[in-house]
Order: sequence, then structure tokens, then C-alpha cells
Amino acid sequence: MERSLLYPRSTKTRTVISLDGMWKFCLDPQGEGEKQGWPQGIPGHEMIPVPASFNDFYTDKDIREYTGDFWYETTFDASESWRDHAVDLRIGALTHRGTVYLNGQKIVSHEGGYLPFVAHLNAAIIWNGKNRIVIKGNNELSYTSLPAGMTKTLSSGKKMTKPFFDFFNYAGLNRSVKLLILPEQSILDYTVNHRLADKQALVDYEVISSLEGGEVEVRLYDEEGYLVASSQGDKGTLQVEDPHLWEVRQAYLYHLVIDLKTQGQLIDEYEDEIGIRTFRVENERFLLNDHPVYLKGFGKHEDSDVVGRGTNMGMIKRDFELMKWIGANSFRTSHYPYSEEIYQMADREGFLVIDELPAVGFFESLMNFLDASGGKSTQFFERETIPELKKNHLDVLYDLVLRDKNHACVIAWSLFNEPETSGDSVMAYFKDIFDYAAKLDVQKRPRTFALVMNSKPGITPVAELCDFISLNRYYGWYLLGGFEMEEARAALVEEMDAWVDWKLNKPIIFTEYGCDHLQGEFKLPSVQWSVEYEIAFLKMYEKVFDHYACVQGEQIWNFADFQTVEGIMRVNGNKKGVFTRDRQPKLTAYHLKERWEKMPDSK
Ligand code: EVA
Repeated sequence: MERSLLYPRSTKTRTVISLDGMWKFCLDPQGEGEKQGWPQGIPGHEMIPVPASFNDFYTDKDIREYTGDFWYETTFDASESWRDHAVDLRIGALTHRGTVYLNGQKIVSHEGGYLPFVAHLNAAIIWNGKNRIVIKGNNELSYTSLPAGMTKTLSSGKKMTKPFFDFFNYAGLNRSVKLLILPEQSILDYTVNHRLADKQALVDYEVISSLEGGEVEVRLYDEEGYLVASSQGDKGTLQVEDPHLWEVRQAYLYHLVIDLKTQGQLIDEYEDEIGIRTFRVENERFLLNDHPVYLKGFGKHEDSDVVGRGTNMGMIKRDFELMKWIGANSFRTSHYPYSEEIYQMADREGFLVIDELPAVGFFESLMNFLDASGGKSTQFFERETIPELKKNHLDVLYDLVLRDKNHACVIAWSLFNEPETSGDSVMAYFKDIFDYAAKLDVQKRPRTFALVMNSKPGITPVAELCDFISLNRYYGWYLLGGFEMEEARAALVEEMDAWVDWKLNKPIIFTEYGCDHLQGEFKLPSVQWSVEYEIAFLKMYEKVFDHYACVQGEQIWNFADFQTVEGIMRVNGNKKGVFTRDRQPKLTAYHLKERWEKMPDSK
């Protein structure tokens, strides 16, 4: 196995050292860092925090909008006692790509800005001495990057990004960087899958290690610390009597311990928390532990003031408290995989997560949210860049499943957001992505993608690949807004009737609906952008949701206001948040709280 993305945990055999903190930093607009010898050490004395996006710290617009190469540097001391260990550097996320150097030597390059990667440092380490880590990053967008977009060079020679998506292109070392001191031979990966029987749960597992012929022992402890099951061998089944199942908003997590031994001697130990649950689609229902469940919640972003897309543990905690307060039970990681701590919290709090790939912008438009309602077609999947894009897409899918497959909270994979779905080459592309997801995921979680307004029932054959249908709909906002609300309702109902007539026999959820409204903007009678208008819009949608049995979820767009590119369509960002960017409720939050608290978790 080439990659191990196990979450860094200190155990008897593993030491994790955080390298978070202040790092040296510089920009490289000419792309001359290598020529100038920066892998040996970067120039200047500028320091910035990790994890964080670099964009919003500064008062200089050139830095906020900066597009191109950027460099980070830090040092660590390598103890002599690590010599017979594997010393790895694990980067939680470097957006969108980059290269790691140790003491001037190139170690690894990585493409993709929202998943971890590991650099094996041993070959270049100075034992018992200071070691310099230099990381070159790059945040350009292209037709082959996930997410997709363009990079434009201005007459001044400065570059800027032109995203085909509606969130700010925050960049940098957005997640934690850790040093892992691991045994030379170690546990690389494990997978669990759950089966429910009468008063019993069967947890099938597989452990992969780099030690040939190693003995594996797996033990499972309950929340009180009692041993409830154990098994020997790299593949096996843990039998749990009277299991405490992981339920929506009532999580229960078992403690899993994996020991790798040789001749009875412990070589490596890994630990994790796992929830026991099953999740599947049956006809028009989602079944969690064989019981129907209705999704209430949000499309979100990792986005906060000053640190941008950088992991912000305080904000993560606040977001979960707000989601609990409002009566939500789920969210989608729109439009990219989030930091691992978010999934851990969702496991702990019993939230259902639709885990999305950064496959967004597969529709060539700088205002896709508008163009897609108007029926524009861009022939995106006919481009000559498609083979390389697909390779990157499959790679990131591999890593996503590798990283997130054991989370109880992850109930589904969203493989694209709002791609173009017409054109001759679309089916072949989509089929390969959908098939690969099924092949990689032992739990066979349902697969979906978020369908843009243009992707309508009957004329979107790729929708049939989905195990459930996810609709992003803006009737009453981008289309038929204002005094035409009744027309908007009729158009939504007409579309829903067409889905029903198509007889796909699958659940449908709304992964996006909502309108921008500015905090504090009131108007009677309502106008677009006022809270009165959004509440009327929500009531209209909710009536439709309640009318159709196949509608099995509503995830409003968006949890909180978030940053986008500047422009006439956005007021310093997207204001569709139910909460403000600093996480205070707008009035619509009280409307949703009333609805969702009353609503059972199934329909
Ligand atoms: C919007 N609409 O217009 C949202 C976007 C989102 O932010 C979409 O999926 O269709 C997109 O990214 O507010």
C-alpha cells in the first residue's frame, strides 16, 4: 500500500509532535524560489501562523489576492533516539499543491488542497541536530485542478485566480502539520464494516501493516472502558453482544485498539474511536440501523474571519453548538473534504455527514450560480484537459475514502458539486468516478452528486448513477424571484412532479436552497435581500418538501455567511448564511429552529 493516512495519534509506540505555530513565510511572484536556493532556507523574517490561510492577515490587497508560489519554513530537532524509527511529516492540507524539502533535499510533491499527505523524512534527516523543513505551495486554478478555475495574468504581470465556484480561493497551510515518530514497521491502515444481527453487532475489520507475517490483535472497549470484543488476525470479525449502536444525535463510540506484534512482542499500537451503525438506501428511504432517517441541516464551508479556511477549533466547536441548538442532524462538506477534527466531532455528536470531493467548478462560468439557472451549456467534459482532470479526480477520491472510511458520521459520498451534465462524454466520466467510489468503500455508502438547476429530471441520464438524488435549487432567487414567488413555487412543483414521474425510486434531498439576506435588513412587504423575503421563500420550499414522500432531507444553503470573490453579485461575500460569519443567528435561524425541533428524525 503506497499511502497511510491514519489520523496521527500518540500511543505506546507512536509519538506525535505538533509543528503548529509561527512559521517563516514569503511569496514568490516570479516563481524563482528554487533558482534562488530557497529549498535550503527562505529569505526574510516574515512569520505567519500555521494552520491558517495566508490571505486575510495582511492589509495589502496584493497579498489577499496573491496567486502563484508561496513558501513556508520551520525547523525541528531530531533526537538520536529516533534513528531506528520512521520519521514522517504529515501535512493536514496544503492548498492547492506543493513540495516538501528537508535540509534542501526534495522529499515529496502533492497535488490537491484539502486532504493530508505524508513526507517520509528519514533519508534527509540530520540526527541529533537541527533540521529545516521548507514547503513550497501554489494556489493557481486550472481546468485540471480540483476545484477548477482559471489563472489570469493582469497587465501589471500579477496573477489572479478566476474560480468557477462561489467561495474565496483561500490558500496556504490550512491544516495542522505534525511530525510522526513511528516504529520502522507499522500499522498502515485499518477498515471496519458493520453488520447487525439479533442483539448482536458484527464488526468486520481488516488491518494492513508493513510488517510481513506480523501478528495482529484487535480489541474493542465500550465507553466505560470494559473490553467487549477481541479478535486475532489481520482480518476478522469482532462480535459485540447487546451493542450500543451509533444513532443520529445519540452517538456511542467504542474504543478500538489494534496491536501489531511479532513473537508476542509489541511492534506498533494504533487506537481510534468507532461508532457501530449501518446506513443504506432502500427505495425512497435512508435507513440508519434499519430505521428511516430524514436529514435536516446545512451545506457548510470551512470559513472564518482572519484565518480563512484554516482549521479554527473554536469555530468548529461553535458550529456544532449552533447546529445542535437549531435542531439539525446533518451537513454536507460542501465543496471539499473538511479537516479531520470536524468528522471526529460529528462522530461524537451523532451528525450525519455527506462527504464531498472538491470536484466543483466543472462548468465553465465565473458565476455558475447564475448561469446554471439560465440554461447555459459550456461543453466542459469535451475539453482536451479532461483525462488529466479525471486522473486528479480519481486520486483525490482514493485519498478521501482512505482518510474517512471508518467514520460513523460519514453516510454518503458526494462526488461532484454542480457539474455540467449534458454532452457526449459526460456518462463515461461519471461512470468511472461512481464505480471507483463503490470499489474503494467497503461499507458501500450511497453515492450522489449535487445537481445544478440545469440538470433536470428525465434529461439527465447520469442522475441514474446516484443512489439518491441531491438537488441544488434556487427557484425564487436566481430565477422567478420577488413578486414572482408563486411562479417559482409552480416551477419547483413541476420539477418535483417530473422527478416522481421518472420513477427512479430513490430518495431526493435538497442539498441547497436559500436566499441571500443581509443581517438587519427588514422590509414590509418583503423584498429580496430582506429577512421577510427569506422566511416566505423557506415556507414555500418547506411546504413542497412536506408534500412529497420521496423528499428525505433538507440542507439549507448555507450554515453561515462566507467569503467569495468580490463582485456585484456578492456583498463582501455570500450572505445566504442562517448565521452571520461570526456565528450569530439571523432571524431565519429561529424559523428553522421551530420547524426542525418539532420535526421527528424520520418522515
Ligand atoms: C449560491 N449556489 O449561489 C450557491 C453557491 C454554491 O455558493 C450554488 O453550489 O449553486 C453553489 O457554491 O449561493
